[in-house]
Amino acid sequence: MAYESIIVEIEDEVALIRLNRPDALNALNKQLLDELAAALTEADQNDKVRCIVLTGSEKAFAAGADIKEMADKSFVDVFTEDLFTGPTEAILRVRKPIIAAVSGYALGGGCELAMTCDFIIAAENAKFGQPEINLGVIAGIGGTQRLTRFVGKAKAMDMNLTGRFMDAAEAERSGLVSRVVPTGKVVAEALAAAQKIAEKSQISVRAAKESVNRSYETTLREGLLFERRLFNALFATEDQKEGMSAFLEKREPQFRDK
Ligand code: CO8
Repeated sequence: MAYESIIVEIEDEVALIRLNRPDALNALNKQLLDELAAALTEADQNDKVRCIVLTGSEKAFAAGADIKEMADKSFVDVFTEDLFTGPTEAILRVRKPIIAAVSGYALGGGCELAMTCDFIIAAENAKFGQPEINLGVIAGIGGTQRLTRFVGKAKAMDMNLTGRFMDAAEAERSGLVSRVVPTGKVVAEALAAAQKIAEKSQISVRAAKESVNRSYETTLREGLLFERRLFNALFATEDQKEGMSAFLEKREPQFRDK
């Protein structure tokens, strides 16, 4: 499928999806979100892809939902269209890992989109925020929910009520991002991380992703049981035998996703 608002490249088993509306700081409009959902679904179904990296430009990962597109909508419009729900659900259905490589602004829906990915690697110039309060609304796709689980109530409340931005250092300190790298190196760092993931058994990669995500959906007791059962189940795979034999034989494992 040909895309206009995103660019997709596949190299070394990693799909790199770049948001590409430079004139609007990658503001998320319907076209971009529909294309993103389609590209992610395509990458998930493509056997040659083992990990996905989502990025924007050096100035902006995404400066939020497209305010020009939203401004004149009524309650009935946004309620009926269920704006953003379809694409968000499509992203959450992707079973391969998605790394967000964030440079510059990740605001509003941009911050929420990054949080929908499996983890975030930030450039030193990254700025995260939920400034919807300045527009007379609030976050609508996780900015009051996921952010609170990632950084805790105090910082989530501060960001959602004042609209202030969090820089990369604070985001790392607070647990929103996994690492911070020099601006300009963030995509390379994310691709290197994706490459490492691509080398693992895709069965255990999926199990790990499902299990970590489960911790956000359930109690500790249920989550631990879910994790233990997946751990047990992985002993039915050839890759478990290969991984452990390779360790004992002091060689690199050759995983076959079986
Ligand atoms: N929407 C549309 N256009 C945008 C957006 C946006 N979110 N952000 C920037 N742009 C456009 C600007 O209008 C401008 O275009 P033009 O040149 O045609 O006027 C161009 O991008 C460059 O922007 P600036 O000139 O403003 O660049 P600056 O470097 O001066 O400022 C900022 C950068 C600080 C990022 C500034 O652009 C800004 O504050 N942007 C808006 C940030 C924001 O409020 N984001 C939240 C949007 S609301 C949202 O995301 C809700 C999501 C949940 C929806 C759920 C529905 C169910």
